[in-house]
Amino acid sequence: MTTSAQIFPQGFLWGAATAAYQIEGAWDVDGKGESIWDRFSHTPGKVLDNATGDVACDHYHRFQDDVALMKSLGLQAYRLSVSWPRVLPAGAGKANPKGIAFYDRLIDALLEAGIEPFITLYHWDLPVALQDRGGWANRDIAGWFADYAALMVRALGDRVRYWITLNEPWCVAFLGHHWGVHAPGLRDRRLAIQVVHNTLLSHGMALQAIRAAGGSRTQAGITLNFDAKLPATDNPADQAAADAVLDPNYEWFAEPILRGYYTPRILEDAGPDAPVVQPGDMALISARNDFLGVNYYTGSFYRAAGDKPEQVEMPGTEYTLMNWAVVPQGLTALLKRLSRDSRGRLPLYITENGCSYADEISPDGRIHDAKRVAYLRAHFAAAHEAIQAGVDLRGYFVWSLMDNFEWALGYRQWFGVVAVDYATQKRTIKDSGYYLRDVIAANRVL
Ligand code: IFM
Repeated sequence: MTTSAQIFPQGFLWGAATAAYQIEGAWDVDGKGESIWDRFSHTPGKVLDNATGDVACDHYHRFQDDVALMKSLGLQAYRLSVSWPRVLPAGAGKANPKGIAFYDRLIDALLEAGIEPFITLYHWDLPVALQDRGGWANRDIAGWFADYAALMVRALGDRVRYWITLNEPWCVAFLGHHWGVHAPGLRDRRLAIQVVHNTLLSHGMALQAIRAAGGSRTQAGITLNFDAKLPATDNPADQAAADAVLDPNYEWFAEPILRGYYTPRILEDAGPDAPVVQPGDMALISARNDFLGVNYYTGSFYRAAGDKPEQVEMPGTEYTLMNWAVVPQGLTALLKRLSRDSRGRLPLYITENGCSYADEISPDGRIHDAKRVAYLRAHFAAAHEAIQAGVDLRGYFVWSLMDNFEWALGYRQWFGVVAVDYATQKRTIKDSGYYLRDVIAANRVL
């Protein structure tokens, strides 16, 4: 709910997020290696319209203009990801100086514009050379990933303070290896659950590598995606029903990171597909993070039906173009839960939140995306409510800075606060972009 004076704490960081494969383009330029998303999108039938990220927003060639755009919006922080095969074409071994030079220039441009960079090391574009060696299903990836992390921190750590190891490992494991709708397109539940464990292990090893290569100011964490499972009413039986719903995002990822174990019920659900865990793994996985990145888009509601939870539709619920229910109160609940489960000791950042709607350019040349503005306003207010309740929330990155390649859905989803005309690469700030600019300037919900 929007009330008067929803002011955020001083120093609260406002930003926007993107990911390399979704915006960079330049897929085979300057010595870049092939990624699993290059291979997947070049395989007919895998992506809607057979769209690819070959050009995307051509950010590789236009980053200076894009940084100027960020500055014009008053962004205080920008979350980007590094393309692993751009800097290490074979995934390991010899680095590509031109690839590193690109990120070097980008970071300098951001700093010059007064924008704090947050780097995600893995946002889904694994080098094909490593996929050929088993990719995330091979436990050795933890070492490859840690070496890559160290390389990047050595290259940029003098200027970049915030490092995020992986983005949404749930998607890596299940969308990529169980349902096959994301690269590498495998359909094997057992493999997917082993990937869960291997991504977590990789995170743990990378944390150590980042800290060893970085300075004392270095902050390292991971970004997880969540949805909220809420009770349909205040009735305690409905709350119990919501709590009884298996929550794979939370139980496969947040629980092991925060508490060092997989919940018995998620292991029971995995049955014979439960991951192989070696001695020492869980200690590595639950090592202290400097912060946790939270990606939140949607939630669902449950009521008690006999002794089983039943999902219910709440009357009047709004849905985005992704068919995701708009549930801002789920963000408040999630942030409070994470704060409680980490005993208030883990600073949180919302590293992604936003919505896709089909936009229209109006005759005045503007994009009046009132629904996106309403979505953001409601979620900003929900985040503010969590802070009021004592949650240590430090910043908020809107997904996304600009429209981009939405994975298997190609270019038919629009999450940006800036529109991109892919034919001309013209950027147009939407009303939501101006709204974000004004919120940042006021540091309060408007
Ligand atoms: O576009 C994605 C992003 O890459 C990861 N989080 C969810 C976004 C919207 O689907």
